[in-house]
Amino acid sequence: MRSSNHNHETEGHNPAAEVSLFPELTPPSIESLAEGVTLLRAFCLDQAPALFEAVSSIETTSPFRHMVVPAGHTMSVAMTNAGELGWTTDRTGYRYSPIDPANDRPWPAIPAVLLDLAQSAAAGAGFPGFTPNSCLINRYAIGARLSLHQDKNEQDYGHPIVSVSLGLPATFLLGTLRRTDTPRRIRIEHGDVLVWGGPARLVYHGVAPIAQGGHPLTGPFRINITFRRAR
Ligand code: MD6
Ligand code: FE
Repeated sequence: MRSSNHNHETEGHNPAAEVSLFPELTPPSIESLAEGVTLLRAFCLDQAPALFEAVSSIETTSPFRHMVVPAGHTMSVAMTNAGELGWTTDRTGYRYSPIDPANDRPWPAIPAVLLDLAQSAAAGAGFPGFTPNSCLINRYAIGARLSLHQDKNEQDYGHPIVSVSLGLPATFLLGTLRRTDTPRRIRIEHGDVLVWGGPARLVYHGVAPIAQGGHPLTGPFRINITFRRAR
């Protein structure tokens, strides 16, 4: 079980810590993982059903799809977007686009419950006045992963990124500015929010393959929602 005075960064050392028997009793807490990276544990636990509902409404218009990266392979993570600008990739490159290439229509608007959460989390981590115009939704089935990358398709690195996780837990890989440094392994659970900015904005990071499991809200998936000011 979780308690705020344990170190959660050492992933996998205590099997009993894997599942909280009383998730509703998990206290919110604030942890600084690195300069500019703040983990707000259980920050959105109460709103999780409404957030998941908002994701479901987005995917009725802009469904999850597996995009192709410039190198040619298909991502194991399924993605969709909301907001003025959505992140996409295909053989020709990565970009932000106002149009969903799957249906040639604008991405759905960011639902208020998502926007409010992004703003309050950013403020809680020291970035007041965050006005995201891009919301990327990642859906991980069991075994899906995201290889080490930097987020550098945005125009202004002065804006933070707010990252919300729902459903199955993940091991987040938190690297440094050098790709070759061994990343730290951080366990991220349902309801956790990461706020990422300042000197950490360009550090390498990724997600290890999602372990087998099931979640009462999301079933066999992990959902990660990142909010950005893309330009
Ligand atoms: C994920 N997140 O957690 C993937 N990027 O599924 C990211 O790639 C990410 O969480 C930039 C800032 C925060 C993130
Ligand atoms: Fe990223």
